[in-house]
Amino acid sequence: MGSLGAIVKHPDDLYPLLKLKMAARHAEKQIPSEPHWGFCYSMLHKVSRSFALVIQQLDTDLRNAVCIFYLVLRALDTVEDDTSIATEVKVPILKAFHRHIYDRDWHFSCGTKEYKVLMGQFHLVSTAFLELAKNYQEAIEDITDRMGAGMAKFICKEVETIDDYDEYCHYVAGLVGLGLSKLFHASGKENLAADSLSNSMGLFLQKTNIIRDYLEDINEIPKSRMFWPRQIWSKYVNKLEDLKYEENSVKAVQCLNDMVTNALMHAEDCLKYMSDLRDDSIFRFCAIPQIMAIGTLAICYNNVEVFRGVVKMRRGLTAKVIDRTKTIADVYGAFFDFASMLESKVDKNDPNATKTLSRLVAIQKTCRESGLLNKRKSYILRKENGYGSTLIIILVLLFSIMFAYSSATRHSN
Ligand code: D9A
Repeated sequence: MGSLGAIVKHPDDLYPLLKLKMAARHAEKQIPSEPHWGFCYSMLHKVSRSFALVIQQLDTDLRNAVCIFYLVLRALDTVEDDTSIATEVKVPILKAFHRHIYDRDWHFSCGTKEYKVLMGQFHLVSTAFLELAKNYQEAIEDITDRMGAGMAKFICKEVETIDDYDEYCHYVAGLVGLGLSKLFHASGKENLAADSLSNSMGLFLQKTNIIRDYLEDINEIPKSRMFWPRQIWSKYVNKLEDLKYEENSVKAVQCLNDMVTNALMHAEDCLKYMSDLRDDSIFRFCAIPQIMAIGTLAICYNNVEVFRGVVKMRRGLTAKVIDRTKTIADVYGAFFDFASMLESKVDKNDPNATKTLSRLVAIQKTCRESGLLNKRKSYILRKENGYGSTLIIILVLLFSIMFAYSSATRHSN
């Protein structure tokens, strides 16, 4: 849908969208002038627009450490992902990557598009890394070491069991949670979180991505990437790719719902992790991706479109999440809303209906027991105010006319 169409349909997205646009502009103006830091932040903007915005919340020191951590992980990912590198070459690079980050002369060309630039200019990331405080460097090194070893282990191993799935997700995402918890602790702003809770923060995000990206991963050229565990999909089809064929729609959706139910298992750990955070900026940085994840699960659940194309939260809803996530009450509210939306989508005939419903009830119970519900605006369940919408549509039209007029006059000068 075109952006104007989306706004007419969801007029109250407009204000958060405009606010997000302004924030993005502001963030891009803030890119540091030293060449290595300038490179790192503009790279961050290129590889992940929304992450680059969310990271702006953090104080300079911690923000720099998180920025470098993110780019180091992306570089490691680029090596793992590049199917044109032979296994004998790839495995040693993954295993030694934690040493390469200290070496300004180390260099390895791979990846495509912006990732190729990241790899080509990796010495600039190393230079910035070497300027971080020692405790930040050590946290990043430790996680890079463990993640590289874990990725190497999975190069020749498929995700068969649910335990394999949890182990793989631990390496590529759970460790990110552990690493960030270490960085937060090193900044002096937070207590050190329990590893199992930090791990769940990563697993919840990663499993959501794996569910949402089914089609993109299976259609990957030259070779499909398969992250859905055989132990789950084999209950429904003979081959993972069979899920995308129309004749298997019923089985495919049941399998999808099984995967979503598995991911929901981590939601309560995530709520616990977030409720323990004390610093407002760290809190927002952690909470925004988590709300997006449960929102994404809610729109993917029971939705055959996951096997046909991209299912994503609309930009306006993302903007709303970024705008409205301020306190833990907002997080409980959002989790409660999305759990209710999921509950309303559960079909009694789904083979996992009972299990799914019991997970959802547990999430809702945790949110209710916080005693913080009903103190916020809802994202989805609120009836839109007719007058507000009409007023906003009129404003959009007015702004469009003014914008068109001002750019026309600017060009004629
Ligand atoms: C994160 Cl340093 C990620 N991953 C994310 C983004 O959030 C987590 C990668 C590197 C870092 C951080 C994240 C944020 C805050 C707290 C966290 C945390 O833990 C305490 O990680 C667990 O997805 C990637 C992994 C899931 C593999 C960890 C959020 C992000 N979102 C994408 C949106 C999308 O659709 O993928 O990157 C984006 O902004 O482009």
